[in-house]
Amino acid sequence: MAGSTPTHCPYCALQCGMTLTGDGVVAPRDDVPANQGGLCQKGWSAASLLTVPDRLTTPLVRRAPGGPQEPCTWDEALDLITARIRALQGAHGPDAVAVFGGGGLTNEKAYQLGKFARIALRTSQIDYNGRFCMSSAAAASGRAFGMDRGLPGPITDVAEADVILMAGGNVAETMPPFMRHIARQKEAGGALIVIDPRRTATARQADLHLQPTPGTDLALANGLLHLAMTEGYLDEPYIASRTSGFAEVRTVVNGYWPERVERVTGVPVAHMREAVRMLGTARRALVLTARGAEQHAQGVDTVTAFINLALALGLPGRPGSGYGCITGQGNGQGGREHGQKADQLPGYRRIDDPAARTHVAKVWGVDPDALPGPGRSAYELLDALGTDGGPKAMLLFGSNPVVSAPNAASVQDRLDALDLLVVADFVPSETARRADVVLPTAQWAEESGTMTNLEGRVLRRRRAVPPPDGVRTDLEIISALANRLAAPGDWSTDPRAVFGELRAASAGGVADYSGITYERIEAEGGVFWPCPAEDHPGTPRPYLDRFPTPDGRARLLPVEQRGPAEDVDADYPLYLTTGRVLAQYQSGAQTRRVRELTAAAPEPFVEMHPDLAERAGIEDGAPVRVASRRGIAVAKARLTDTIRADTVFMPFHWPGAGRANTLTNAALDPTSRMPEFKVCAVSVAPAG
Ligand SMILES: Nc1nc2c(c(=O)[nH]1)N[C@H]1C(S)=C(S)[C@@H](COP(=O)(O)OP(=O)(O)OC[C@H]3O[C@@H](n4cnc5c(=O)[nH]c(N)nc54)[C@H](O)[C@@H]3O)O[C@H]1N2
Ligand SMILES: Nc1nc2c(c(=O)[nH]1)N[C@H]1C(S)=C(S)[C@@H](COP(=O)(O)OP(=O)(O)OC[C@H]3O[C@@H](n4cnc5c(=O)[nH]c(N)nc54)[C@H](O)[C@@H]3O)O[C@H]1N2
Ligand code: SF4
Ligand SMILES: [Mo]
Repeated sequence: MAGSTPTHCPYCALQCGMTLTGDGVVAPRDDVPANQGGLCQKGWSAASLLTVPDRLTTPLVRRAPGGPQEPCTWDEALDLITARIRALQGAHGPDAVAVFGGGGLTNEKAYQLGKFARIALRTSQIDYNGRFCMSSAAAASGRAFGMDRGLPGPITDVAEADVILMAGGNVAETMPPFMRHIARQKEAGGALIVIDPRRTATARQADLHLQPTPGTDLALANGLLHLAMTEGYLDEPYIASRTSGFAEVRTVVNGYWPERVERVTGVPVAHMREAVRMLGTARRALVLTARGAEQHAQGVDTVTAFINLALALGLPGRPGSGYGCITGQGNGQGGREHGQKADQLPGYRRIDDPAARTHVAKVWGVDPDALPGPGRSAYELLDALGTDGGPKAMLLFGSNPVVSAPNAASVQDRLDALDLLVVADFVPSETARRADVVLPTAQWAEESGTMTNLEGRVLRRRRAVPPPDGVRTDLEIISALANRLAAPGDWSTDPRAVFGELRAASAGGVADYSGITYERIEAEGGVFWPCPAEDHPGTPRPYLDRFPTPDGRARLLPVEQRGPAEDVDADYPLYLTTGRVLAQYQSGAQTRRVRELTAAAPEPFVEMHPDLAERAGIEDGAPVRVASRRGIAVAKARLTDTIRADTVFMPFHWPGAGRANTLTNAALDPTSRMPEFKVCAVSVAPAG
């Protein structure tokens, strides 16, 4: 057997531990708390990613508009990119060039990409796909707790909760080994409540399933708090000593009496009462949100409503209790801390904060005044490409927006309107195929770096195999471009050196990594941020004694249900919601290339209730035409009585005719700028 390397899965935020051998065999690790010897089907088949048949191994360039992508040398590709950037910025200013990153990038890459945008390109126009992921929970946590870090403690604490309320998360499919922690919690007598418009694999394991209309979670959470008030479950001493703002919340929540909330959400009053009884009598309860509750044009306020509920019940501040967001991408947590967000500098600092600018500029060796200000959020950035006053070029690392962005047909047009699209990827994704220059990169097991998982634990991803000839790492690409652009600062290609700089840049920030070293991660099985000094133990449970707000208290904020940005009407009488299936990951760029995964989940589908199908004349397995104000998608019907009859569901992993994002609404949350992936109005009819 070739040498085996302990590392972590290339996919989701659980970052399951695995070992990988040189001959491509994966085995789960039992020394990693997140998975304790478990893996899902994607993890088990992860080594296949290293040998996909259409792996990119040479740069490609489109020499004439509309012409083919042709192989070229690295020098030709990098020289061409540099010359075009110079010309476009010379003609239109620094913001003519944009950067789009991803939450799958290691901390080192995310950091270096943000720095590259600000001091090599001097552009404000950088954002990333995490905006489409946890940005609503991040914003809500930041304003309530003064900090945004996935779970409030180690994942093993989950087993200690008497009750778990999971709003809009289907972890049985999206993070299967997570269910081990819930199984342990149930063995200890705990209970699970799931809020989901579908009776999912996760909901089937719940003691109580609340099945609301998509887009009504805020009303539901306010309704639960109303009942907690009227039935005497508030933790008054906790509210008085550890929070502020409850009086205003009480006034608003008074208006969410149970019968009204039942009308808005479709959840029977008896179910709400049962949920509140379970939560109110628990000593430790965890209120968790995931994308189902968050990906809405009122996602921030919805998460706030759940946080209000957790605070009013006195939950945060004990192990196995409190509020948490289930983060998504492999480095969904770290990817949002180091500066690839439009409004951010490393250490989770704000780019419009003068002290933050001074600190980071010093680490980078530049004048603070030379740093650009905040740029456009992900969808706004994509929507501005190639327009008057919008960017003319974009460099993209780690995302496939042709499949994953909302209102995707329009986004595809915007990408095509660019003078220059550069995509770094290891497979020819749907977005890479539209690029003027494609740069072939190394992937997870071919390079090293750090990832921050859903617990806020910083982990090491280790190189297990050499990259194929001809490919470069993202750090090598960024460094080569920065040097060609004569950028100030250091552009190391060594992840450890970049991590050293990241530590310094994050020092004193909210997400302080300055005490974390590769050696400590190795020795301690990961380190939880904040960790401000090498002799600091790290912070597994940040909210035990106080909250990191100026006054140490958590803030409750009154929030009101506004309803979906696009409600149903006579032309579009149904709600569409979207999400995931176990065997496919995100835009599918990776998992659609793995044979066993494609065998398990070969194609898109439209999940609908048999009563609805009968009314619409649709048979199980027959093609359905789903129409919204943005476009039309066609996929096979999958009839099941586990979904509400007013709602249809599509997974978003596929391009082409069955692309769910042809239909979705790009209405944005005013604070997080999260698009409304989880609800829009559609009609259905038999296709053809
Ligand atoms: N297999 C697989 N696993 C993954 C991923 C993947 O693509 N595939 N992606 C990873 C990433 S990046 C992420 S972000 C996570 C996402 O993890 P999850 O949030 O668990 O995944 P989703 O399927 O997007 O949404 C969860 C549930 O929300 C429900 N939902 C839809 N609308 C609403 C609503 O209005 N209210 C409520 N309460 N629920 C609603 C859906 O029915 C769905 O079952 O998964 C990670 N893990
Ligand atoms: N309708 C609908 N749409 C959604 C969602 C939904 O629930 N419904 N969820 C949203 C969410 S939560 C997310 S996170 C997004 C994700 O959607 P995308 O941003 O499209 O995510 P991926 O499919 O993971 O794309 C990652 C791409 O980068 C490549 N890649 C992976 N790692 C690296 C790396 O280290 N370097 C480089 N250079 N490339 C790399 C992969 O091969 C792939 O092509 O989708 C969003 N879109
Ligand atoms: S749950 Fe996530 S991290 Fe674990 S094996 Fe599956 S995809 Fe990988
Ligand atoms: Mo995500």
